[in-house]
Amino acid sequence: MSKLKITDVRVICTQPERVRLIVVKVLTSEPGLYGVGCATFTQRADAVVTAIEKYLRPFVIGRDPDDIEDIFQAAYVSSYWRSGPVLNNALSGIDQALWDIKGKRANMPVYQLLGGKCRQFVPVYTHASGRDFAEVEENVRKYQEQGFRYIRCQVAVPGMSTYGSRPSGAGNSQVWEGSPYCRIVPKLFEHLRTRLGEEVELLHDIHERIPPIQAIALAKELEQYHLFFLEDPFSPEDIEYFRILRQQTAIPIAMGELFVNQSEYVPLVKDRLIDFMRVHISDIGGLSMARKLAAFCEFFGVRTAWHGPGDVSPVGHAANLALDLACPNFGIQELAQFSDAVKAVFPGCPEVRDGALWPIERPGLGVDVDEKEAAKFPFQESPLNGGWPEIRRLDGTVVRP
Ligand code: GCO
Ligand code: MG
Repeated sequence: MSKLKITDVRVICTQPERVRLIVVKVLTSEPGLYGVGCATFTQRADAVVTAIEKYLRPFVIGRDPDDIEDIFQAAYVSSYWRSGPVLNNALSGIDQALWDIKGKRANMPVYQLLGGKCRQFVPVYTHASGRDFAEVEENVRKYQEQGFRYIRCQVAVPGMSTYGSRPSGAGNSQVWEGSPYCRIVPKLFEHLRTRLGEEVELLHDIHERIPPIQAIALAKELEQYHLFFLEDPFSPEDIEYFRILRQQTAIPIAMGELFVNQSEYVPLVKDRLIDFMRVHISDIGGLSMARKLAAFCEFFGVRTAWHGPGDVSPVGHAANLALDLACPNFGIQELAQFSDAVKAVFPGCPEVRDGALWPIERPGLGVDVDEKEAAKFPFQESPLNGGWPEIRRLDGTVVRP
């Protein structure tokens, strides 16, 4: 019998909802045996497609799909200049698909290949936002009724483009000032704790939009509201500030969705400067990199909280879930709610029940992509071709996301 080989790589682009999704399908010489992987980088989707079709596809055809680590290592350095979100996402598409294939060959879910379950289910957090405190509270209560115990809360700053909530009131939707936001957020959590009590776990994402020293002051003010975590207080360019923040407050810190390179995340873990590692798995190169990162974090008491917004495909969410089940240092999982259109494109899409994800007991990642359904939702035209919108201060200065 001839050896198993990779025979083709297909890139599937689809936009069943607001965001562009990219999924890779790796085909093999065994009829019917293929794997799927997430390569979603919604803001630069076409660049990822090119990286896969023009470079990785010819690079992997003819190789043995069982050699996941070897293929990863070889592909990673084949560009000489490496890393970065485009190349890492392209690589992740291949890498996750190879794990899917291995699981199918072993007739086991991927979490079994990673060591097996160390928990029965995976608690997730969902997003409650609102134009004002009352609306945020109402949304939190709605999610609590559905069984969620971890809820991220974001409130609009009147007249400004606030991350995580629709604009409230009049004003230029592209304008942002940090000071009004810093005044409003502690009041939001005061409101929520007074009305909802201490039991519910609350989270918040600063989204790197304020100067570092303002983020430190905000973190100190928020400590009294016992957040499960405070996310992205600094931009990746400002990570040295974690040393200063750490000496001043014990608020739990989550960081990492923008990281693409181990030289960014290793120092934060080894010096115990964060509590939750939040990388976007496809942005660091896929499951092979993420499982090593999770193990490294375990040795330093850092828990995982893999990035799980709408711009991770259900295939990527299944990869998150496999690690969530198998890693002892799991912290929490972020989860976007999947619409019916998304579920139709991705049969086997992870399901949320009682505020948690449950093991997918099918071989491999357990999620497929229906190419016919996917084709019904081609990428939509948009002025920035999916790019992140510009946010500016009143005087016109560009603000980080
Ligand atoms: C989060 C994130 C996302 C990002 C988005 C960028 O914590 O969920 O900050 O909402 O903004 O993934 O495309
Ligand atoms: Mg975030």
